[in-house]
Amino acid sequence: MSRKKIALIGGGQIGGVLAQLAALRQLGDVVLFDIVQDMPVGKTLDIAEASRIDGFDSHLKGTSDYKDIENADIIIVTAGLPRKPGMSRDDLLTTNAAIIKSVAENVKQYAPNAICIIISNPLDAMVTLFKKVTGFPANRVMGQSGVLDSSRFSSFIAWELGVSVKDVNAMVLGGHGDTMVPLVRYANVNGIPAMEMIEKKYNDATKAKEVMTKIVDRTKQAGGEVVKLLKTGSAFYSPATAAIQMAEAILNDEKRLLPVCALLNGEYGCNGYYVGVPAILGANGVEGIFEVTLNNEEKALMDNSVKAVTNLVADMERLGL
Ligand code: TXD
Repeated sequence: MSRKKIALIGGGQIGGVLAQLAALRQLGDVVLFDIVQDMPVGKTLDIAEASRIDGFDSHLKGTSDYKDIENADIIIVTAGLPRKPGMSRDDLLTTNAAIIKSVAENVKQYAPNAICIIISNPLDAMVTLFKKVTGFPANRVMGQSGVLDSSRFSSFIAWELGVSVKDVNAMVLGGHGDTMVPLVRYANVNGIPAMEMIEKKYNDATKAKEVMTKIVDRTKQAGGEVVKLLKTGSAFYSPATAAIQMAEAILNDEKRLLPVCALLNGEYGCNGYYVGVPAILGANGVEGIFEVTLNNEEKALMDNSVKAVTNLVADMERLGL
Protein backbone atom coordinates (compact mmCIF):
# COMPACT_ATOMS: atom_id res chain seq x y z
CA MET A 1 0.00 0.00 0.00
CA SER A 2 1.56 3.32 -1.07
CA ARG A 3 2.01 6.17 1.37
CA LYS A 4 -0.64 8.89 1.48
CA LYS A 5 0.09 12.08 -0.50
CA ILE A 6 0.00 15.46 1.22
CA ALA A 7 0.18 18.54 -1.00
CA LEU A 8 1.03 21.87 0.63
CA ILE A 9 0.00 24.87 -1.46
CA GLY A 10 2.21 27.72 -0.34
CA GLY A 11 5.82 27.14 0.58
CA GLY A 12 6.36 30.14 2.83
CA GLN A 13 6.84 30.30 6.57
CA ILE A 14 3.96 28.01 7.50
CA GLY A 15 4.35 25.80 4.40
CA GLY A 16 7.96 25.00 5.26
CA VAL A 17 7.10 23.96 8.80
CA LEU A 18 4.13 21.92 7.52
CA ALA A 19 6.47 20.03 5.18
CA GLN A 20 8.94 19.26 7.93
CA LEU A 21 6.30 18.20 10.46
CA ALA A 22 4.49 15.98 7.92
CA ALA A 23 7.79 14.27 7.11
CA LEU A 24 8.91 13.93 10.72
CA ARG A 25 5.57 12.36 11.68
CA GLN A 26 5.68 10.22 8.50
CA LEU A 27 2.13 11.22 7.57
CA GLY A 28 2.86 10.46 3.93
CA ASP A 29 4.79 11.75 0.93
CA VAL A 30 4.91 15.53 0.77
CA VAL A 31 4.63 17.89 -2.19
CA LEU A 32 5.42 21.53 -1.43
CA PHE A 33 4.05 23.89 -4.08
CA ASP A 34 4.76 27.57 -4.51
CA ILE A 35 4.65 29.99 -7.41
CA VAL A 36 8.15 31.10 -6.47
CA GLN A 37 10.48 28.93 -8.53
CA ASP A 38 13.11 26.76 -6.81
CA MET A 39 12.33 27.89 -3.23
CA PRO A 40 10.05 24.89 -2.54
CA VAL A 41 12.67 22.60 -4.08
CA GLY A 42 15.31 24.05 -1.78
CA LYS A 43 13.12 23.74 1.32
CA THR A 44 12.12 20.11 0.66
CA LEU A 45 15.72 19.16 -0.18
CA ASP A 46 16.90 20.75 3.05
CA ILE A 47 14.25 18.86 5.09
CA ALA A 48 14.99 15.58 3.27
CA GLU A 49 18.70 15.84 4.00
CA ALA A 50 17.89 15.39 7.69
CA SER A 51 15.90 12.20 7.00
CA ARG A 52 18.78 9.95 8.09
CA ILE A 53 19.01 11.76 11.45
CA ASP A 54 15.30 11.57 12.22
CA GLY A 55 14.77 8.31 10.37
CA PHE A 56 11.81 9.27 8.18
CA ASP A 57 11.26 7.69 4.75
CA SER A 58 8.61 10.12 3.54
CA HIS A 59 9.47 11.44 0.08
CA LEU A 60 9.45 15.22 -0.31
CA LYS A 61 9.13 17.12 -3.58
CA GLY A 62 9.24 20.87 -4.12
CA THR A 63 7.54 22.22 -7.20
CA SER A 64 5.95 25.12 -9.03
CA ASP A 65 4.00 22.77 -11.31
CA TYR A 66 0.46 21.98 -10.20
CA LYS A 67 0.65 18.63 -12.01
CA ASP A 68 2.80 17.43 -9.11
CA ILE A 69 -0.13 17.65 -6.66
CA GLU A 70 -2.09 15.14 -8.77
CA ASN A 71 -4.38 12.88 -6.70
CA ALA A 72 -3.21 14.25 -3.35
CA ASP A 73 -5.18 12.84 -0.42
CA ILE A 74 -4.78 15.96 1.72
CA ILE A 75 -4.32 19.57 0.59
CA ILE A 76 -3.21 22.23 3.07
CA VAL A 77 -3.37 25.79 1.75
CA THR A 78 -1.22 28.62 3.08
CA ALA A 79 -0.92 30.47 -0.23
CA GLY A 80 -1.58 34.12 0.34
CA LEU A 81 0.11 37.07 1.89
CA PRO A 82 0.06 37.98 5.56
CA ARG A 83 -1.05 41.53 6.31
CA LYS A 84 1.68 44.16 5.97
CA PRO A 85 1.68 47.51 7.76
CA GLY A 86 -0.92 49.79 6.22
CA MET A 87 -2.85 46.98 4.46
CA SER A 88 -6.57 47.12 5.21
CA ARG A 89 -8.61 43.96 5.70
CA ASP A 90 -10.27 44.66 2.34
CA ASP A 91 -6.83 44.85 0.71
CA LEU A 92 -5.88 41.51 2.27
CA LEU A 93 -9.29 40.15 1.30
CA THR A 94 -8.82 41.20 -2.32
CA THR A 95 -5.21 40.05 -2.56
CA ASN A 96 -5.72 36.67 -0.95
CA ALA A 97 -9.11 36.01 -2.55
CA ALA A 98 -7.50 36.20 -5.98
CA ILE A 99 -4.78 33.79 -4.83
CA ILE A 100 -7.22 31.36 -3.21
CA LYS A 101 -9.40 31.39 -6.33
CA SER A 102 -6.46 30.30 -8.49
CA VAL A 103 -5.42 27.70 -5.93
CA ALA A 104 -8.95 26.30 -5.71
CA GLU A 105 -9.25 26.03 -9.51
CA ASN A 106 -6.02 24.05 -9.67
CA VAL A 107 -6.89 21.82 -6.73
CA LYS A 108 -10.25 21.09 -8.36
CA GLN A 109 -8.44 20.08 -11.54
CA TYR A 110 -5.56 18.05 -10.13
CA ALA A 111 -6.77 16.75 -6.75
CA PRO A 112 -10.57 16.49 -7.07
CA ASN A 113 -10.91 13.97 -4.24
CA ALA A 114 -8.66 15.65 -1.69
CA ILE A 115 -9.66 16.68 1.81
CA CYS A 116 -8.65 20.32 2.13
CA ILE A 117 -7.50 22.35 5.13
CA ILE A 118 -7.33 26.10 4.50
CA ILE A 119 -5.03 28.27 6.60
CA SER A 120 -4.76 31.51 4.59
CA ASN A 121 -6.28 34.63 6.08
CA PRO A 122 -8.83 36.10 6.41
CA LEU A 123 -9.53 32.47 7.26
CA ASP A 124 -13.31 32.29 7.48
CA ALA A 125 -13.73 34.08 4.13
CA MET A 126 -10.96 32.12 2.38
CA VAL A 127 -12.48 28.76 3.36
CA THR A 128 -15.85 29.96 2.09
CA LEU A 129 -14.32 31.01 -1.23
CA PHE A 130 -12.33 27.80 -1.60
CA LYS A 131 -15.49 25.73 -1.06
CA LYS A 132 -17.42 27.86 -3.56
CA VAL A 133 -14.78 27.62 -6.29
CA THR A 134 -14.02 23.90 -5.90
CA GLY A 135 -17.63 22.85 -5.28
CA PHE A 136 -16.23 20.11 -3.05
CA PRO A 137 -18.61 18.65 -0.43
CA ALA A 138 -18.59 20.40 2.94
CA ASN A 139 -16.94 17.48 4.73
CA ARG A 140 -13.86 17.86 2.51
CA VAL A 141 -13.28 21.62 2.98
CA MET A 142 -12.40 23.07 6.36
CA GLY A 143 -10.31 25.80 7.94
CA GLN A 144 -7.64 25.77 10.62
CA SER A 145 -7.95 28.42 13.29
CA GLY A 146 -9.67 26.94 16.32
CA VAL A 147 -7.02 24.32 17.04
CA LEU A 148 -4.42 27.10 17.17
CA ASP A 149 -6.61 29.49 19.18
CA SER A 150 -7.56 26.69 21.61
CA SER A 151 -3.92 25.67 22.05
CA ARG A 152 -3.03 29.27 22.89
CA PHE A 153 -5.97 29.45 25.36
CA SER A 154 -4.97 26.12 26.98
CA SER A 155 -1.28 27.06 27.18
CA PHE A 156 -2.01 30.42 28.84
CA ILE A 157 -4.20 28.65 31.44
CA ALA A 158 -1.50 26.03 32.08
CA TRP A 159 1.19 28.70 32.49
CA GLU A 160 -1.01 30.67 34.91
CA LEU A 161 -1.71 27.58 37.05
CA GLY A 162 1.74 26.05 36.79
CA VAL A 163 0.32 22.74 35.54
CA SER A 164 1.26 20.61 32.52
CA VAL A 165 -0.27 21.75 29.25
CA LYS A 166 -1.08 18.06 28.75
CA ASP A 167 -3.76 18.31 31.41
CA VAL A 168 -5.51 21.44 30.19
CA ASN A 169 -8.47 21.29 27.79
CA ALA A 170 -9.84 24.65 26.72
CA MET A 171 -11.70 25.31 23.47
CA VAL A 172 -12.16 28.44 21.36
CA LEU A 173 -15.11 28.69 18.94
CA GLY A 174 -16.30 31.24 16.41
CA GLY A 175 -14.49 33.30 13.80
CA HIS A 176 -10.71 33.62 13.61
CA GLY A 177 -10.46 37.18 14.81
CA ASP A 178 -11.19 39.52 17.72
CA THR A 179 -14.71 38.08 18.14
CA MET A 180 -13.48 34.50 18.76
CA VAL A 181 -15.18 32.81 21.75
CA PRO A 182 -12.93 31.13 24.36
CA LEU A 183 -15.29 28.84 26.31
CA VAL A 184 -14.21 29.74 29.86
CA ARG A 185 -16.99 27.71 31.53
CA TYR A 186 -15.81 24.49 29.83
CA ALA A 187 -12.07 25.06 30.36
CA ASN A 188 -10.71 22.39 32.70
CA VAL A 189 -7.60 20.72 34.09
CA ASN A 190 -8.25 16.99 33.89
CA GLY A 191 -11.93 17.66 34.52
CA ILE A 192 -11.45 20.23 37.27
CA PRO A 193 -12.90 23.60 36.15
CA ALA A 194 -10.03 25.98 35.43
CA MET A 195 -11.89 28.83 37.11
CA GLU A 196 -12.15 26.78 40.31
CA MET A 197 -8.39 26.23 40.29
CA ILE A 198 -7.65 29.90 39.66
CA GLU A 199 -10.06 30.92 42.45
CA LYS A 200 -8.32 28.47 44.83
CA LYS A 201 -4.92 29.83 43.75
CA TYR A 202 -5.84 33.39 44.68
CA ASN A 203 -8.53 32.56 47.23
CA ASP A 204 -10.45 35.41 45.60
CA ALA A 205 -13.27 35.02 43.05
CA THR A 206 -12.99 38.60 41.79
CA LYS A 207 -9.24 38.30 41.22
CA ALA A 208 -9.82 34.97 39.47
CA LYS A 209 -12.25 36.63 37.06
CA GLU A 210 -9.68 39.36 36.33
CA VAL A 211 -6.98 36.74 35.69
CA MET A 212 -9.20 34.74 33.32
CA THR A 213 -10.26 37.91 31.50
CA LYS A 214 -6.58 38.68 30.88
CA ILE A 215 -6.08 35.12 29.55
CA VAL A 216 -9.11 35.46 27.23
CA ASP A 217 -7.88 38.82 25.96
CA ARG A 218 -4.36 37.48 25.40
CA THR A 219 -5.83 34.54 23.46
CA LYS A 220 -7.74 36.90 21.17
CA GLN A 221 -4.68 39.09 20.60
CA ALA A 222 -2.11 36.27 20.49
CA GLY A 223 -1.63 36.47 16.73
CA GLY A 224 -1.02 40.21 16.89
CA GLU A 225 1.37 39.74 19.82
CA VAL A 226 3.60 37.49 17.70
CA VAL A 227 3.34 39.75 14.63
CA LYS A 228 4.47 42.70 16.75
CA LEU A 229 7.49 40.76 18.02
CA LEU A 230 8.46 39.21 14.66
CA LYS A 231 7.95 42.48 12.74
CA THR A 232 8.38 40.62 9.40
CA GLY A 233 5.36 38.31 9.34
CA SER A 234 2.91 36.33 11.45
CA ALA A 235 3.01 33.19 13.58
CA PHE A 236 4.03 30.08 11.68
CA TYR A 237 5.23 27.29 14.00
CA SER A 238 1.95 27.09 15.91
CA PRO A 239 -0.44 27.40 12.93
CA ALA A 240 1.52 24.68 11.13
CA THR A 241 1.44 22.42 14.18
CA ALA A 242 -2.31 22.97 14.51
CA ALA A 243 -2.98 22.06 10.88
CA ILE A 244 -0.83 18.94 11.15
CA GLN A 245 -2.92 17.77 14.14
CA MET A 246 -6.00 18.08 11.91
CA ALA A 247 -4.30 16.26 9.02
CA GLU A 248 -3.20 13.47 11.38
CA ALA A 249 -6.77 13.04 12.66
CA ILE A 250 -7.97 12.67 9.06
CA LEU A 251 -5.17 10.44 7.79
CA ASN A 252 -5.34 8.11 10.81
CA ASP A 253 -9.15 8.21 11.04
CA GLU A 254 -8.83 9.29 14.67
CA LYS A 255 -12.40 10.66 15.16
CA ARG A 256 -10.85 13.59 17.11
CA LEU A 257 -13.25 16.21 18.50
CA LEU A 258 -11.45 19.41 17.56
CA PRO A 259 -12.47 23.05 16.98
CA VAL A 260 -12.72 23.25 13.18
CA CYS A 261 -13.83 26.03 10.83
CA ALA A 262 -16.66 24.02 9.27
CA LEU A 263 -19.70 24.74 7.12
CA LEU A 264 -22.75 25.12 9.35
CA ASN A 265 -26.15 23.83 8.30
CA GLY A 266 -28.33 25.32 11.03
CA GLU A 267 -26.03 24.52 13.95
CA TYR A 268 -25.55 27.44 16.37
CA GLY A 269 -28.39 29.18 14.51
CA CYS A 270 -26.18 29.60 11.44
CA ASN A 271 -26.74 28.30 7.93
CA GLY A 272 -24.34 28.36 5.00
CA TYR A 273 -21.31 29.94 6.66
CA TYR A 274 -17.96 28.61 7.85
CA VAL A 275 -17.48 29.10 11.59
CA GLY A 276 -15.21 27.50 14.20
CA VAL A 277 -17.17 24.77 15.99
CA PRO A 278 -16.46 21.43 17.73
CA ALA A 279 -16.24 18.86 14.94
CA ILE A 280 -15.34 15.19 14.58
CA LEU A 281 -12.36 14.73 12.25
CA GLY A 282 -11.78 11.34 10.64
CA ALA A 283 -11.06 9.65 7.30
CA ASN A 284 -13.97 11.47 5.65
CA GLY A 285 -12.89 14.88 6.89
CA VAL A 286 -15.54 16.69 8.93
CA GLU A 287 -17.69 13.74 10.02
CA GLY A 288 -19.95 15.56 12.43
CA ILE A 289 -20.52 18.86 14.21
CA PHE A 290 -21.31 19.03 17.92
CA GLU A 291 -23.61 21.77 19.15
CA VAL A 292 -22.35 22.46 22.67
CA THR A 293 -24.87 23.95 25.14
CA LEU A 294 -24.21 27.68 25.54
CA ASN A 295 -25.63 29.92 28.26
CA ASN A 296 -27.10 33.29 27.30
CA GLU A 297 -23.78 35.13 27.61
CA GLU A 298 -21.89 32.52 25.57
CA LYS A 299 -24.65 32.46 22.94
CA ALA A 300 -24.50 36.24 22.58
CA LEU A 301 -20.73 36.04 22.09
CA MET A 302 -21.11 33.25 19.52
CA ASP A 303 -23.87 35.16 17.68
CA ASN A 304 -21.55 38.19 17.58
CA SER A 305 -18.74 36.08 16.15
CA VAL A 306 -21.01 34.52 13.53
CA LYS A 307 -22.10 38.06 12.60
CA ALA A 308 -18.46 39.05 12.09
CA VAL A 309 -18.03 36.09 9.73
CA THR A 310 -21.19 36.87 7.75
CA ASN A 311 -20.05 40.51 7.45
CA LEU A 312 -16.64 39.39 6.17
CA VAL A 313 -18.23 37.12 3.56
CA ALA A 314 -20.58 39.98 2.59
CA ASP A 315 -17.50 42.22 2.13
CA MET A 316 -15.98 39.55 -0.12
CA GLU A 317 -19.15 39.31 -2.19
CA ARG A 318 -19.51 43.11 -2.31
CA LEU A 319 -15.99 43.25 -3.75
CA GLY A 320 -17.16 40.77 -6.39
CA LEU A 321 -14.62 38.16 -5.25
O1 TXD B 1 -4.03 29.87 11.90
C1 TXD B 1 -4.28 30.55 10.90
N1 TXD B 1 -5.29 30.25 10.08
C2 TXD B 1 -3.42 31.78 10.58
C3 TXD B 1 -3.15 31.86 9.08
C4 TXD B 1 -2.19 31.86 11.38
C5 TXD B 1 -1.11 32.57 10.91
C6 TXD B 1 -0.95 32.98 9.48
N2 TXD B 1 -2.19 32.93 8.75
C7 TXD B 1 -2.14 33.17 7.29
O2 TXD B 1 -1.52 32.08 6.60
C8 TXD B 1 -1.35 34.37 6.88
O3 TXD B 1 -2.05 35.57 7.16
C9 TXD B 1 -1.22 34.11 5.39
O4 TXD B 1 -2.42 34.47 4.73
C10 TXD B 1 -1.06 32.58 5.33
C11 TXD B 1 0.36 32.13 5.11
O5 TXD B 1 1.18 32.67 6.10
P1 TXD B 1 2.79 32.54 5.91
O6 TXD B 1 3.43 33.14 7.11
O7 TXD B 1 3.16 31.15 5.50
O8 TXD B 1 3.02 33.52 4.67
P2 TXD B 1 4.26 33.55 3.67
O9 TXD B 1 5.50 33.14 4.38
O10 TXD B 1 4.17 34.87 2.97
O11 TXD B 1 3.92 32.39 2.62
C12 TXD B 1 2.88 32.51 1.71
C13 TXD B 1 3.34 31.82 0.44
C14 TXD B 1 4.53 32.56 -0.22
O12 TXD B 1 5.65 31.68 -0.32
C15 TXD B 1 4.01 32.94 -1.60
O13 TXD B 1 4.97 32.83 -2.63
C16 TXD B 1 2.92 31.91 -1.79
O14 TXD B 1 2.29 31.82 -0.52
N3 TXD B 1 1.95 32.30 -2.80
C17 TXD B 1 1.33 31.40 -3.58
N4 TXD B 1 1.42 30.06 -3.61
C18 TXD B 1 0.64 29.45 -4.54
N5 TXD B 1 -0.17 30.11 -5.41
C19 TXD B 1 -0.26 31.45 -5.41
N6 TXD B 1 -1.05 32.11 -6.28
C20 TXD B 1 0.52 32.16 -4.46
N7 TXD B 1 0.67 33.49 -4.16
C21 TXD B 1 1.54 33.54 -3.13
